[in-house]
Amino acid sequence: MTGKGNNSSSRLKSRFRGALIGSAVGDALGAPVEGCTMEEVSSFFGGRWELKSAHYTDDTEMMIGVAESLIERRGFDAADMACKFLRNYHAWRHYGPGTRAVLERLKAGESWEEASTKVFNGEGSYGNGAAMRIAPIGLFYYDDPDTLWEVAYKASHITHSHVLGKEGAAIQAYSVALALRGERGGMLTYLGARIKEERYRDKLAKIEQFMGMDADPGANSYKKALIEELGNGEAAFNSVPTAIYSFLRFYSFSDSVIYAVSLGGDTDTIGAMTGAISGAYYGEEAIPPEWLRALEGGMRGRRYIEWLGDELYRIKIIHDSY
Ligand code: R7I
Ligand code: MG
Ligand code: MG
Repeated sequence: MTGKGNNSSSRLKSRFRGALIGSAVGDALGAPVEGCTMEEVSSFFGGRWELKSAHYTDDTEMMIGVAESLIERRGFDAADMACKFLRNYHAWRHYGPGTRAVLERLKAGESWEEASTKVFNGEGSYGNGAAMRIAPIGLFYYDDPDTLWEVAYKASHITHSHVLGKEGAAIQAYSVALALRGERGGMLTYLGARIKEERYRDKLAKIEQFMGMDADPGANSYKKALIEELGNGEAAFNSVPTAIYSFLRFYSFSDSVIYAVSLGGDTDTIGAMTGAISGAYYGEEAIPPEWLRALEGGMRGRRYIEWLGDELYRIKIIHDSY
């Protein structure tokens, strides 16, 4: 373990929680401005980066399903995870059209192997809907990158059968795992050793270029160039690399997540993915308490998400050590 991390069990537990709750908080921060331009985001928040809405969206609702399934099945079970997605679905959380169509097919009785392959003219989705929910898999398989990569692909397939949707989710899951292990400086090298798809190899090179630039990342011209090169959209390859960059470029949970949201575009999702990586790295204590307090409560709110993090930790770390 390197970087800011240490091995103590309470730190690790906090990082499990941090990844899940960090993702939910990033989602909720970005939700009211999803689809807005950088300028619109800036005028909406007016320099006060608060959770204007308590509610999380589909990103977190699906992440909850991934965590629930891993916990209940003590590992990956595609059919069960598909059931959890269906059971948890609420249209008002604003799902992507491809995922909605797949869930309809599942509800109508189509198998989880088939349903996702029918959308987008049979090409399957490369949207970021698989990556946005993948954090629990990054936690559960953090010490086994081969299995992590394989399971991330399989878990993506339930809704996203396009290879670029799956690879994006695997990259996001591995980033969460590396962050949990305290790997910051080596993150891009580790990712580079696994990424197969050219589209993502190009993006990785661009992240490195931006990291090496001696310029103010907050300047509008810089942000515009970043959006142009890395992207801020709903395709996995236009959002996962932006989340990784947002984590790496800054040195606190809030700076990274605020930056991700400030870029506009798919703000809830890039916020959620940045929040998952940053939360896994810094732990729950690093999340601004006012953001935690503002996040929705209730049966499936903040406390429940924290409990899911605790359960994943208990099964993975405590149970494994017996
Ligand atoms: O990936 P998905 O679940 O969407 C997630 C997004 C996040 O921003 C959430 O916050 C929520 O708002 O939705 O849903 P999909 O519809 O599968 O993918 C998202 C978008 O990516 C699609 O609506 C398309 O615009 C685009 N897309 C594709 N376009 C053409 N061909 C994804 N796959 C394809 C494709 O194969
Ligand atoms: Mg959303
Ligand atoms: Mg979104």
